[in-house]
This record gives sequence, structure tokens and C-alpha cells, in this order.
Amino acid sequence: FAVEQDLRRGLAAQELRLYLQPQVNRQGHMVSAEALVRWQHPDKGLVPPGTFIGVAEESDLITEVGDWVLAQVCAHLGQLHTQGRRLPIAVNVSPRQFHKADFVPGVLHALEQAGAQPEDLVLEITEGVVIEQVDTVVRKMSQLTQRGVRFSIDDFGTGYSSLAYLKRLPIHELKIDKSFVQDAPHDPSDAALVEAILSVAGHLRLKVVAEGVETQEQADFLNQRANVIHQGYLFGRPAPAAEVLATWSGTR
Ligand code: G
Ligand code: G
Ligand code: MN
Ligand code: NA
Repeated sequence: FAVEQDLRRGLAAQELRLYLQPQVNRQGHMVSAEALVRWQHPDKGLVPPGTFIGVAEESDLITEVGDWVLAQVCAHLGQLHTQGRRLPIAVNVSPRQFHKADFVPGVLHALEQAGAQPEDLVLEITEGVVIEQVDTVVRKMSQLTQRGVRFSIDDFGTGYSSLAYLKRLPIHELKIDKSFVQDAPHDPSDAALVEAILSVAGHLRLKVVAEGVETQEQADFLNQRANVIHQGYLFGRPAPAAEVLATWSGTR
């Protein structure tokens, strides 16, 4: 319970920080970004989410973290919109957060409150969200996509779900997990998996974001096979949101 209590305190003390990681097109221009939360801890320094998102997910704290991230992202989207600039931002949604009864109205409220365009918000869900209650999941997703919000499947290929669910869900994007991306140029199995994902995405007309692109060789491997958006250290590490947005020219 120590981390949980400390996180509760940290939330109240406004210690969470919004980081963004660029998502770039073939030409290397940032066309969107992923929001990644960090915790600026008074003793431990900058804490990555891997160590506290899991803890938050086990309690209701994930709702508070999720609401905070969503509000921050919507505030940036609203501000960009008033400046006539547009940069879609992807937000990670945990299973517990998605399955809350008021998830849909909560997202719509956050957008309205900030004057953000629903088309600029991408919600990343994992296959874990979809395993249970598929009808409910489809209904909730549709309520948001009807308003313009878009959905992406994160860590695609690492979960347990079947390909059949892809046809039922109103999604617009797949994110290839970094474990496949990183080994694809040298490991024939990973290369085959990446190619299979690109093929499925092509046939279903889904956008593809490749995660964890660290080398030019990995980027080339992908570019030779499809029109893929890249996210990885080769193009930009996660950095404070204000910094990423300030250095972005906004033209593409
Ligand atoms: O940024 P980093 O590489 O350390 O992220 C580690 C994990 O934390 C990733 O799986 C990412 O999806 C998750 N994560 C980062 N930010 C958020 C967030 O705002 N909400 C949720 N639910 N998960 C997040
Ligand atoms: O939400 P998701 O699990 O997709 O989070 C993406 C994670 O991948 C974050 O923890 C982010 O910091 C990390 N990441 C982003 N780019 C790279 C990369 O090029 N290499 C590695 N190893 N990790 C990355
Ligand atoms: Mn993600
Ligand atoms: Na991922």
C-alpha cells in the first residue's frame, strides 16, 4: 500500500507531469504524439509510469491518473485549436478506466470543457480491454467514434484476443508492439509477424504506428513494406509536453 498512498499524496500535490513522444511520418515530420505520464517525486526524482500505473490500476487511483492525463491533453488540444494548429494526441486508457460506467460522458466532458476537437483525440486501448463484454466495449467505443474520437489498439499482437474482434471494433489504427519492431530486421519470425500485421491493417484500411523504432534499419524495414507512422527513440524520446509543442513548427 505504500506506493498507493504515496501516489494519492502525489496526485494531490500535483506531482504528475505530462510527457509527449512524437509520432512521425516517412519524411520525419511529427504528425501526432503519444501522451506518457511521469511522476515528479520529491525524493525519487522522475518516476516512469511502469512502476506506478500497475499499482494505480489495482485501485481506483487509475481513474484519477487517467482523468488528470485526459484533462491535460484536452487543455493542450484546445489551446492548439485556438492557435489554428492541429496535432492529434494519443492517450493510454487502462482497462479499469475504460470499463467505468461514466467513461464515455467523462471523455466528452473533458473535450468540451477544454474546447478540444474530438477528432484530435486518439484513445489507445489494449487487447486486454476487449477480452470481456465485447458488446459493451463496442457500444462504448461507438458512442465516442460517432462524435469523432478515434481508437487505436496498443501493443498489438502481444495479447490473447483473436483477429476476429478487429472486424467488430470501431478502430482506426494498430500499434505494432516494439518487441516485434526491434527484432524484425534480423529475426525472420518477427519479420513475418510485422508483415502479417501490415497486411491485416492494409486490408482493413487501418493506420499503423510502429513503436520502439530505434535504428534507421528498423525504419527502413517498415518503410519498404508500408506507409507507417514511426514512434521511437530514433525520432524523439518522450519529453515534457510544453517542450515538444514549443519546438513543433506546426507545418507539415
Ligand atoms: O513511458 P513509458 O515507456 O515508461 O510507459 C510505460 C507504460 O506506461 C506503457 O505501457 C504506457 O502505456 C503506460 N502509460 C504511460 N502513460 C500512461 C497513462 O497516462 N495512462 C495509462 N493507463 N498508462 C500509461
Ligand atoms: O503505451 P505503450 O506501452 O505503447 O508505451 C510505449 C512505451 O515505449 C513507453 O514506455 C515509451 O517510453 C517506450 N518507448 C518509446 N520509444 C521507444 C524506443 O525507441 N525504444 C524503447 N525501448 N522504448 C520506447
Ligand atoms: Mn501506448
Ligand atoms: Na505499446
